[in-house]
Order: sequence, then C-alpha cells, then structure tokens
Amino acid sequence: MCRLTNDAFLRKLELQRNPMTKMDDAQRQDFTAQVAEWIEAFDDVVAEGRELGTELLEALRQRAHEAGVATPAGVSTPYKNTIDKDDEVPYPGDRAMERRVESLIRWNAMAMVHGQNKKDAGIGGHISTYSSLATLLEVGFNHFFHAKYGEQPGDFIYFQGHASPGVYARAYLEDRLTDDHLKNFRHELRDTPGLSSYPHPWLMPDFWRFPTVSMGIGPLNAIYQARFMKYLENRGLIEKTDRKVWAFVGDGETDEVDTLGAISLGAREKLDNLIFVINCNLQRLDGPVRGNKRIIDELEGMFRGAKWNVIKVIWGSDWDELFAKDKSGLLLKRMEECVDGDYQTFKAKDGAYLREHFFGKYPELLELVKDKTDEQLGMLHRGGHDPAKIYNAYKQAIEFKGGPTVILAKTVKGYGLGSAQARNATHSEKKLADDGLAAFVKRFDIPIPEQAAKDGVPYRPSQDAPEIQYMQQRRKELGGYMPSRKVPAIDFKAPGIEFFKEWLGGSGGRSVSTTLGFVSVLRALLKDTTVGKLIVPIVPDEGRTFGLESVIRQVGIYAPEGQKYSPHDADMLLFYREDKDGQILEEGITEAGSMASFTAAGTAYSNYGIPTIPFYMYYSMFGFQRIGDMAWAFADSRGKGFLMGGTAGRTTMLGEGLQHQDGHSLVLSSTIPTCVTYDPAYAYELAVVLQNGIKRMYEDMEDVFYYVTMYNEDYAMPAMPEGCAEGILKGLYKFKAAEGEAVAQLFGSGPILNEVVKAQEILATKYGVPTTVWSVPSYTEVRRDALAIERWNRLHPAEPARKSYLETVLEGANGPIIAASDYMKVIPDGLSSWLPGRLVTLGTDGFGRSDNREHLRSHFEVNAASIVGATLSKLARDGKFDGGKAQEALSELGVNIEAGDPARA
Ligand SMILES: Cc1ncc(C[n+]2csc(CCOP(=O)(O)OP(=O)(O)O)c2C)c(N)n1
Ligand SMILES: [Mg+2]
Repeated sequence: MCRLTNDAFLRKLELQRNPMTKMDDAQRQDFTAQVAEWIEAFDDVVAEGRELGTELLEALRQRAHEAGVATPAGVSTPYKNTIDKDDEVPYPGDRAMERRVESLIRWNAMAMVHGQNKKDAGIGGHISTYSSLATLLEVGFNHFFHAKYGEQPGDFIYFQGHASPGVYARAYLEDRLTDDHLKNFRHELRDTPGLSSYPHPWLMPDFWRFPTVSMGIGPLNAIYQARFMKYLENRGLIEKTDRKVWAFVGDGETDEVDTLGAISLGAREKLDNLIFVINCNLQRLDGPVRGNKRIIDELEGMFRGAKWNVIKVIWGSDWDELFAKDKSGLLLKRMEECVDGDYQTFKAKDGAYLREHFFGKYPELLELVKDKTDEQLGMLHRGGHDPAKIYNAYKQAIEFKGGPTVILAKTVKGYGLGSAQARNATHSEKKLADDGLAAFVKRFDIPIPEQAAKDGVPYRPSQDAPEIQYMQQRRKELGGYMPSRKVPAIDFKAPGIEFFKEWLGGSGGRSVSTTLGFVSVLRALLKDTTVGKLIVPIVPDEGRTFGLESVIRQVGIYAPEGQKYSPHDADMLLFYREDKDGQILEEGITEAGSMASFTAAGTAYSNYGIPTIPFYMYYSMFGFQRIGDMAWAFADSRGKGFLMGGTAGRTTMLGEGLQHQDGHSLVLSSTIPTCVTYDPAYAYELAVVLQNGIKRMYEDMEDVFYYVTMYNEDYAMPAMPEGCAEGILKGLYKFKAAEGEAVAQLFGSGPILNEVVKAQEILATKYGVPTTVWSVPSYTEVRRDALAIERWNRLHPAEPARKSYLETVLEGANGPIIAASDYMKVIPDGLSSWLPGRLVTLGTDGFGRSDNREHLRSHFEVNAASIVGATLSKLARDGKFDGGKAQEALSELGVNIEAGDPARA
C-alpha cells in the first residue's frame, strides 16, 4: 500500500485548507497538532482492518450530520487504482501464453483491416479501438466470460462495435472463421462468406447477439437486459444463475445521453449482474474526450453518485513500485495536475518527453525514475493494458453484491501501432505504412515474412500450437466459444382465432375505442394458461392513458423489492399493485428505456430460450421519431413483439396539439424492413392482426415484429364481415359494397374509415354517386407485396406477368380511388404507381393543432365532407361529373376552398 508519511499528509492538508477558517498562528499550530493525533489514531484503526476504518469514518460522518457540520459529498477519489496492490490476488493464467495469443489476435485484426483497405481502398474498418481494448477483452475471454451456466446460456457481452476486427480475429484463431471470412471482411455481397463491419445479428445470426455500433445503444440495452434477466428470475421463468451482462463502452460514447441516462436503474434495482467496462483511451473520433479535464474523474463522479460500485484501473503494475517508493505524495499530485490532453501527448511522444515534461516538473520525481531508461519510461503501462490489474478488477466486479459495477480502465488508443498511437487522427487510421507493419510484426513477434507483413497477410498457427491449445482449453473450461448466437428450439402454439371470438363479433352497438379493445385482448391473453405468463406488458408511464388500471391490478407491476408501502387506494378494487413477481414493466417516463426493455423481452426467445411476447404501449408520437435508432437495432437483433402506438392519428388524438398528434409514425415504421405495420379501424381487425402476429413470430418463428396503431375514439365496433381475415392481413379488403355499380372506390383506415363510410352514404343519397368502401389496415403490406411482384416481373420479362394482391383484389373495381387516413398522404401514395391516374389521397400532412376532432378533421380535410368533395371533384376532372356541380357541392358541404394548405400551416 502506498501511504504518505503523516508529515507529508499534513503538508498536503495545509495546502488545501479552508480559507474561511479564521485562526491566528498559535491556534493554527495547536489545531495542526490535534489533526496529527487524529490521523495517527485513525491509522491505528486502519492497521487493524480497513473495514474498521470505513466504519469509523461512517460513524464520524453521521456524528457530523447530527452536529450540523457540512461533509463534502465526495464522489471522486484520487487518480489512482481503486484496488490496492496489497489486495490483489495473483494472476491465475499463463501470462506468456496469453500474451502470445493476444499478439496474434492484434496482428490478425490489423492485417484484416489493412489488407482489405489495400485491396479495396475506402472500404474502411477500425484498428485503434480494438488495440486499446485487446487486453480488457482477452482477460475476459480467458477467465471470465462463460458461454453457459449449466443448461442456461452464458454471460451476455456487448462489445464495442468498432472493436469487431479483434473479435473476428479471435474467432479465426479458434478456427471458427476461415481465411475466406477474413478476406471478405466488409465484403458481404460476394460468393464466399462475408464478415459484417460491426456486430449485426441480422447479418451474422450465428455469431453476434447484440448490435452495439450506434453509440449509446449497447450500454442502454445492457442495463435493461440485466434488469430483464432478474425479472425472468423473479417471475420464475428462468433459474437463477451467476450470469453477468458485460458492456464494453467507449469513453467518448459516454457523451451519448443513452449511455448514462439510465444508470440509476442499475443501482435502484440492485443489478449486481451488470458490469460496465469503460475503455478510457481518452479519445473519441476527432480528438480527446476531455482534453482539459479527466474523463475518468468525471465518470467516477457520475457512477458513484448513481451508487454504482466504481473500480478504477488507471495504472499498470509497473507504476506500483514508483508509488511505493514515493513518500512525498508528489507522484499522485503530478498525476492530478495533468489533464487528459497531457496524457494523450505523453503516449503520442516518447519516454524522453515523459521524463522531461511529466517527471521533470519536480526534482524528487526525476530522482524517482533516474534508474529507468527512456524506453522503459515510454513503456510504463496504463491499467487497461495490464492483465493482473484487469483480472483483479473483474474478479471484484463479479463478486460484488447488491449493485452494478463500472470499471474505468485507462488505455491507449492505437496501442502498439507505433506512430499512430494516441494521436488525434488515430480513430480513422485504417492502415499502417509498410514500415509500421514490419515494426508491428517485430514488436509482437509474428513469424511471417516481411512482404507478408507489408501485405497484411493473416497468420494462424496450427491448432496444436501450444498457444492455440491454451486458448481453446480456456474456452472449453468456460463453456464454449463467444460470441455465439443459437436460437434454442421453441415449442410454442399460438392461440387460434377462436380465442379472439369475442372481438370478432362487434361491440353490439356499444361505443368503444380500439385501445379499449386491445386492453381487453391483453387481459384475456394474460389470463390464458399457456401464453399468459409469456406476455410482457411495457409502459412508459402511460398505463392510465390506455386504461390499463385493471391490468395493473390483475398481474401487478414488477418491483423487485415488492411493495413496501400501502398504496393510498389499497381499499379500492383496482389499486396500484407492485409485486416482486409482477408482470408489467412500468418504466416511468423513458421511451428509450422502455424500448430497451422491449428489446430484452423481444429477443428473450434467442437469449434465454423463453419466447416472451412484449407489448410495448406508448404514445405513438413518442415512438419511432423519439427512439428510431433503438427500433432499428431491435430489428437488427431479430426482435419480436408488438409495438402498440396509442393515441394514434393526427386528428383522432384531440386537444393535445402539435407535439402530440402523430400523423407520420406509419411512415417511420415502414422504413424498418422487419416491421409489419397495421392501422386497424375496428376491434376485429386488431384481433385478426394480433392472432396472426403471435403465430407468425412465435409459432412460425419469423423474424419480424409488429407496429399497430391504437386510437382513443369511441364508436360502435362492427362484427367482422364474412371472409375478410385474409384481406385484413394482406392490408386491403372490401368493407361495404356500393348499391349498384360503384363509379368510385373509397379507401379508409383507422377511425377515418368511419368518415369514409359517412361519405359513401352522402355520395349515394345526395349526389347519386354509388361508391364502394374498402378498409386498408396496412398500406405498407399492400405496397411491399406490389413491390415484390413488380420486381419479379422486371426480372422475368419473358414470362407472363404476375399480379400483385392490389391488382387482384381491385379487379373490376372501376373509377377513381379516394384514400383517406389519419396519416400523411405519402402512405396511400405508396400505391400510386399501380393505380395510374386513379388515386386521390387525403391525409394529415402538417403540424397538429389543439382542437376537437371535428375541427381537426375539417382542417386536415379528412372528414366526410372533404372525402365527398374530393370524390366529386375527381369525377369531374375525369369527365364523369359536372364540374360546376362539384364546385357547388364543395360549398354545400362546408369545405372552405380558401383555407390555407394544412400541410404548410
Ligand atoms: C450514434 C453514433 N454517432 C456517431 C458514430 C460515429 N463514431 C463511431 S466511433 C466514434 C468515436 C468513438 O469513440 P469512443 O466511444 O471513445 O470509442 P473508442 O474508439 O475511442 O474506443 C464515433 C463518433 C456512431 N457510431 N454512432
Ligand atoms: Mg475512446
């Protein structure tokens, strides 16, 4: 243990003394003597045991509180390793073997990126993130990362996305990837197997589990993954194990609000299965993360404040001896004088520079290193490159109980890359100059000819080489290779359509909303003896908005500590119930956190072998546009489940105005390839969609997920017309035929379908224009089908053309098509290429307003009057109706032709 002498310590205190304390010199001397006695007494206690020291301090702190003495919050500690040298256990591995393996991985990672950029300039890739992370990962791979726990899958690891070359290089040495893989790094569209740039389960479903490369997504998902793991344990769905969630995070990445925004959940829910390792290489892409400060101090403060167990791994073992020798306290003082910009410079320059500019400030420090050569000084390690320090940190992290741990590991970006080390441009370094490569091979002792080194040729010793045997043995003992993703066989039978009978029959004239319809389906599903336990309702504090009170009572809100208070409504039927095995994830106001829970639950089928079915209900406006990137990563993860966009529709969500009224989430959902979107008008449509969705995702194991809108307008739900189930799923079906031959077709969806039905009535009775009404629960699905058929036709010009569903179903349906919805016009417009000259679209382009539905629908021109007007107008343009009469009709209907365009208003 390095400890200052009592005198040196007192001198340090003297420097920091509080200027507000008024004392004359004699009083000061007395007081100093008193402090010296206290310190001596304290030292005696610590000598008996450091825990006793902690206890004594805590007692003093409490006493100070009682006496009204201010005590500093103290969230950061000196700039040195948290784990004292004396508390370290010896390294259990074969250091020489591990060093050898690590060198080979370093080489192959670099060779892969370098070689590829030589072949295909500009293809990209990163070498410096992994070079800083290598030892942090290797200690994990050799000693900590379990691939399984008994029958259960093992630890979950969120890798820094830009370190993927190193992860591939390890799998290559393990003989899991071939030379062809490496040759095809970032060449995914060739004949032989390719390697994706970053962790993408969509592209490499047997390898990667968690997409991380969009900064902030990995750490956020990791927190909620650890939480979901405890949720499954507490609900008895999986057995309790020692499994951990490890998240490797960049220090620059911590600037993302997503990275740190949810850390308080970790401590609140005592997630001792969660370990963050922050790779503090002090750099991001452009330059230093905190040039004028120290990122480690800042992060320590944040995590300590959030009550995480913080372990700093700043200095390597070679500094221990210097700290032990330094009784003046100047070494630590000097370190605390330097900012990260300095530390970056020290590593970008050499040992002589360090001697002059770091140690040189104080003669005592120069003296301290007088026996070391410049080269030795240049090689002094940072903690994150020292296996012994890392091992001890990881060991304490996995043994720590009662909360999450963060390891702040100081590293060097571009470690070992010679002139590319710790420079501002290091992040974007793709290749080294030929000389740099030759030097690298020499430094890391890679036995390949110079030319092969310059060409970046991978090198893999045979599988019986001792170092390879060693690494294989280590993985064998830890249960197998990682990363690896295997989807366990799932035995699941979806409820049949008969289960949903109640919702297919209509509401018997009662006015209800599709949201209410959904909640009653959810309640029924939760009660079902087979699927019930698998349902995971998720809400970001909008449960009441959607009428979930009864569900809260029925299955309870998950609260790992139970309900420690008696809720004020305890005597009511629907009281606010929290429970240790509660089923609802009530996340509070965090859509990003809720999406992370949705991701954990939506991928549990592959990660835990438990096909949980998440229903994430939220304000549709605060969905894709708020957490779009998380939704994209969810799809990449092959996530399943239902996103239920409540309070949907720009004119149906009344009163709330511009920031709340969603008329575009359907556009955003359509951008995600695996997202199946529905915009149901009636409860039976919703029921058919939910039944089919559960079946497709969990029985047929399709890697898709659903976005379904839910509205809050009450109206009578009709019974399902005979034979329309297939049409609902395909996205378009005839809802109400014309009396007589229709001269126009009316498309409607969501609650606007009711306006369309009204318009049909007015057109027929007032203007003698018969029309047919079609319900369009999914323009997105209709369009995707039409696009696929069109592509087939384009690629097979010699064969008879195929017909899309749209063309088939509209056969014989003549005249213009007027499409109205509560969403932007671009949604129906997606069908226009197959309906040449026929389609007129009404939609809710533009900012919302606070008003009631009647005024909103009139403003956005999606009410019955506007639909009638649009139909007559189009018929007039087509020469099928008198233009003057159409104009007259518009004013009769109350359509204000002088109003400003709502799309720009
Ligand atoms: C959301 C997002 N924004 C920007 C980027 C581009 N980007 C990739 S790596 C990087 C710097 C990463 O720095 P750091 O987190 O410190 O990781 P390091 O490479 O230093 O280990 C940036 C800005 C990204 N991947 N994701
Ligand atoms: Mg960094």
